[in-house]
Amino acid sequence: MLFTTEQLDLYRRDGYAIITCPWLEPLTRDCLAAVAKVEVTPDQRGKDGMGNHARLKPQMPESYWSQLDHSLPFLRVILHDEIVELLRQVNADDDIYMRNGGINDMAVGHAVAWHRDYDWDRTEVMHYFTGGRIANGCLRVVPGSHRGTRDQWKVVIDKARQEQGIKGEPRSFAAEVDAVLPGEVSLEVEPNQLIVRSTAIYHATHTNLGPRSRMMSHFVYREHEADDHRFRWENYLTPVLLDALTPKQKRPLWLGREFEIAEKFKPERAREDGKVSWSVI
Ligand SMILES: O=C(O)CCC(=O)C(=O)O
Repeated sequence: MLFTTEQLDLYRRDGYAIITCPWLEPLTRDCLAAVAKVEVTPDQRGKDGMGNHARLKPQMPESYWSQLDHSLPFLRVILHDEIVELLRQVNADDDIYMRNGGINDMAVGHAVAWHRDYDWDRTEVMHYFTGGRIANGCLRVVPGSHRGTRDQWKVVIDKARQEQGIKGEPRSFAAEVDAVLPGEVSLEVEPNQLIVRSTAIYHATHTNLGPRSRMMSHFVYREHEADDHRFRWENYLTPVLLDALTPKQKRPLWLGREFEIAEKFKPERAREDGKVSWSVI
């Protein structure tokens, strides 16, 4: 699955694209079946320190990671041949590294406020596998906002907040609603569609009005020269899971290869290595 030149131009212009993937349907069913196997009630879950676990239990208190993020059903999407091919094209790099995935399990009543992930333009893929509609908290973006400085966009966002009576900066993954921005669009998607977007685009979500938490698996790859590597996957994926992957799927995991973990991820590694892992569900 490659972008045509026209699609690539549109992606670069708008900062996002939505792609429909027929091969996602059975894989999405497996993701949903995995959720049904492990989901818990809030009292069984404990504290949701990172704000991204409504039904999924963090593997450690205050950890970003649940049992599912890089479990087999999700890795089968993240490492799908078609995805890897597309991301090699977008990164213009044949040797990309799968930095991480992650599931945002957004509670009923919660929303995400306007933000940009990074100032640099890399690619993130988002799979709203429980469906993304305005009513359950789908993504909102401002097309083209991956360009321009943070200061420029701060002026636009502050003005809209002020005009709409929103005081300060709403918190993300909380029951706080952010302003409507000029030119914003809502990206409603089916579970067999993916949003491919720039990490620099301004994005937020609508409020999840329920009836259940809204789940989205998102993932990023990095070009091989980036100083932004997070996991040595052989330390986090069980042998049984690794056995279930094809050689092609394993290639972006850089198993057994020597490379530096980025400085910013070293505290996470020290805290979680040996305590967090993913397997077949
Ligand atoms: O959970 C969502 O829909 C939004 C996630 C988000 O804001 C992000 O990936 O930076």
